[in-house]
Amino acid sequence: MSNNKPVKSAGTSAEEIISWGKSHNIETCFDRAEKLKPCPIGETGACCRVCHMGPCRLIGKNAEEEAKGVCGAGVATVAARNFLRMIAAGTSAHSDHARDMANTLLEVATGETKDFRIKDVEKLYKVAGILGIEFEGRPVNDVAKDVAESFLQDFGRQNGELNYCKRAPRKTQERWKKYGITPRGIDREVVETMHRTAIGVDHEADHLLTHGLRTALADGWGGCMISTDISDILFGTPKPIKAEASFGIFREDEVNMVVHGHEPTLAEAIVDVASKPEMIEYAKSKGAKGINIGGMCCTANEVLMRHGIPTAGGFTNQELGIMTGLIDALSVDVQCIMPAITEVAKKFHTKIITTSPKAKLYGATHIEHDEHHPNKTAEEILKLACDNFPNRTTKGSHITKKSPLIGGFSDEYIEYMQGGKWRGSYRPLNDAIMAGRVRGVVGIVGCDNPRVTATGIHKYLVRELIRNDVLVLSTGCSSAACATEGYLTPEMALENAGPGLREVCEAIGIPPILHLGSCVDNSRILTIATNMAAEGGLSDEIAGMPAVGIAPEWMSEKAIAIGCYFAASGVPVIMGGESPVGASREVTKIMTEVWMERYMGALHFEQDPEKILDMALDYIDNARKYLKLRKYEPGKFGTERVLMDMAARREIKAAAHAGVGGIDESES
Ligand code: SF4
Ligand code: MSK
Repeated sequence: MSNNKPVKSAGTSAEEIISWGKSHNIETCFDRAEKLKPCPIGETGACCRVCHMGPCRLIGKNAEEEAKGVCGAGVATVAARNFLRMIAAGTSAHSDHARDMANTLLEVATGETKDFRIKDVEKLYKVAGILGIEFEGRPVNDVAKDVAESFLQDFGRQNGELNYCKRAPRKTQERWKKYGITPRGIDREVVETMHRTAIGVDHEADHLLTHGLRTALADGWGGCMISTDISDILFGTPKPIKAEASFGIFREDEVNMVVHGHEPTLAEAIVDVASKPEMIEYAKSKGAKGINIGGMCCTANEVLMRHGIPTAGGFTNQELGIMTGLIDALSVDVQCIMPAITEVAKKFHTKIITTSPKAKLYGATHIEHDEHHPNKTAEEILKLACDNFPNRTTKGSHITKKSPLIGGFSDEYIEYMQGGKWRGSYRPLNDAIMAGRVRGVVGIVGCDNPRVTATGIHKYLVRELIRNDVLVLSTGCSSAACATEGYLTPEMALENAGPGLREVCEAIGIPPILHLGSCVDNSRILTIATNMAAEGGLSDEIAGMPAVGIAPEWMSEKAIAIGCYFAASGVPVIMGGESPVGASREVTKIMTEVWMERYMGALHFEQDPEKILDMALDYIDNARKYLKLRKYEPGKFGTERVLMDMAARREIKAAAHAGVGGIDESES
């Protein structure tokens, strides 16, 4: 597959809207990406602007050896410092989200917020157990209060280590200790990154990058994991659920209300309030038949995973969604919201509503999320959407295509589906990998990007990986890219997966690409890898597993933080696009060779999708060799324990009904 852009988006409906926009003179990120080429100096990390003697551009034939900034900093220092600041920004984004979630949990526990309640008590107890908080015989809200306060300590902790470091395999923790990257407090690591990268502080690339990994681990095992767990506690741990994706999710005869951004809190209230009879009546009074909630980006993933709310797609679909002319109101919270959406909205009737005290947009209406009364805020937003319905015109690129999907694969459900509530384990997956039915596991995550044929590299890679018997775990806009193309269905396995993976998917009844949720839910992949290590038969730590992470179209600094926490946890990671440290061979070598020696993880940047695929398969095959597993050969499998087929599951269920344990189909 070539990375030359034949079309702007690999989504057929997206491409249709882009053409419609062109003929109506509406500019999008695709046009701007064409007009505005990246600065080659900044793109490769060679521009330093951390002090006002600069900016210093370290360029020239022998820049790495000779170029110096006014202070004397060389290319390696500058590239590493720039990279660290990306990690800090990404970590801050996920972790500030986590802080808000912890505060919401505290407010629910203390009764300050009454619109939410603890939905998943079992998950609360599981988390309390990990945190060492007594839960048996105590009121649920008391336990929740202790859990929230314990998480809040992770932000300001000055010494020791994050609560969740202990969730990692013991050997993984030992590696972190050996190389001094065990994170202490989330805020502390971020502040130290900003300090070290200021003018005149830390200048050795390896020393800088080591702290970068500590900061990234505070993101993965802190911010992201805390966000995921509190969302599950408050709103329910996901289990498989049907939904739909692409622009055809918008309805001509209903109020279309879209939630966009990353946080689940207000979106949950909007979903809840939209189903209330009085709100539906209100919509009807405006001439609509009802209210249709849709999502974009990761707020979409949050409500899709728990309620089956349909998604219009990922990052590059946000302007295009408005161009359908069918969105009556689009509420945004934080992260990945293009400021351009208000410009596009001006050409239609769509109201853009900002809701976070942290994020405003020129040209938007601000209705601030009242954290103590989320339903009141939701009602105000929904009424505004309903009031706007009569203003809809026929203008827009009306698309009817939508694809079915199955989402909702939490790590808890993945464990359950491999044996049921009482026998849930990772044994069948580990066995399938050992026998060569499943060659390995790849997490494909991160953004879609208008600098390439948007969503195209995601689609190419998932197709090729499952054809090669690789189980794909997906999150964020990668999931959205797959969803809009109809890839997140069990049928995908029948039609496209290699023989071994197909057999496994059929036996368990799952798609070959498992949608794990939003960007913060990449923490679920860490948990899955940890569970695989604990199960035995493969590696006894995350490092050395036949597993790879790929973010082929990343654009956000958050993706850099994610890539680094996977690398530090022992997973080789391949990111697409030009390397942001490409100006420095020294920094590149540290991230690929030195990190591989220390952590058995690495961070590569590779633009060619075919090379990304080859690298991923090579890593998997080398890990198989390292673990002394049988050589992967398509269609040839070794002996393994028997997978749970439907007959076996029925047998266990019958036993459960007879009172001897087994699957309870009503629970997950
Ligand atoms: Fe230039 Fe050094 Fe200042 Fe960076 S810190 S802008 S390299 S003088
Ligand atoms: S939304 S960070 S564009 S994945 Fe999580 Fe998508 Fe990337 Fe934002």
